[in-house]
Amino acid sequence: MSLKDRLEVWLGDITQLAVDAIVNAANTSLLGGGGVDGAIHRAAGPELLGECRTIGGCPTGEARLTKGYRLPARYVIHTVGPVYRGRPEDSRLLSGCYLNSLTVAMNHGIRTLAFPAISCGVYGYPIADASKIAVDVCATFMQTHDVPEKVIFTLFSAADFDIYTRYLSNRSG
Ligand code: AR6
Repeated sequence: MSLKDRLEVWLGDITQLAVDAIVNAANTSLLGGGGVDGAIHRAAGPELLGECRTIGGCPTGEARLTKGYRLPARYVIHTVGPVYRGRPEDSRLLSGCYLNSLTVAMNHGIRTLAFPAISCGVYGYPIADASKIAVDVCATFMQTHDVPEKVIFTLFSAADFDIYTRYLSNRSG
């Protein structure tokens, strides 16, 4: 499968995806919140919070794996994006979210992985900049690794979906 076929963009609710793992845009406590985090915890049920409590939090830029419980996805990879402040640090931390989530996925044999637009809601990261980081980090990783086989960028608005679609189709390679 070519790299282009391994990277997909989808418009919708990430909690509905029957993939091996979905990524959660969490906070450092891993104890739930609003946005996509709240939606994932609601759909997975209280057992997810129970497992998250045993983890003891997650630093910004890192990633932690749990089961998916009542979700159609088998696993959830929780990562913590940076709060956007326009510093070089922000892009390094956001790249870390994607790279560390991909590494956790690879280490657990996760073949299909769906990402939301990490940090692009409450945390205020501009979607145009964040989409380039998301796509570039995933494409670079997948060029040298067979697992995950497929990454699905899941966007929650038509405007965000268009930004990703345009960047992916104009990107060479
Ligand atoms: N499916 C897919 N994408 C979604 C969904 C959904 N069900 N719901 C929202 N989005 P955000 P952040 C999009 O705010 O910026 C939480 O309280 C949304 O439109 O969820 O990383 C955490 O606990 C946006 O594009 O995450 C943290 O405290 C993207 O998901 C904080 O928010 C991310 O928006 C993390 O903020």
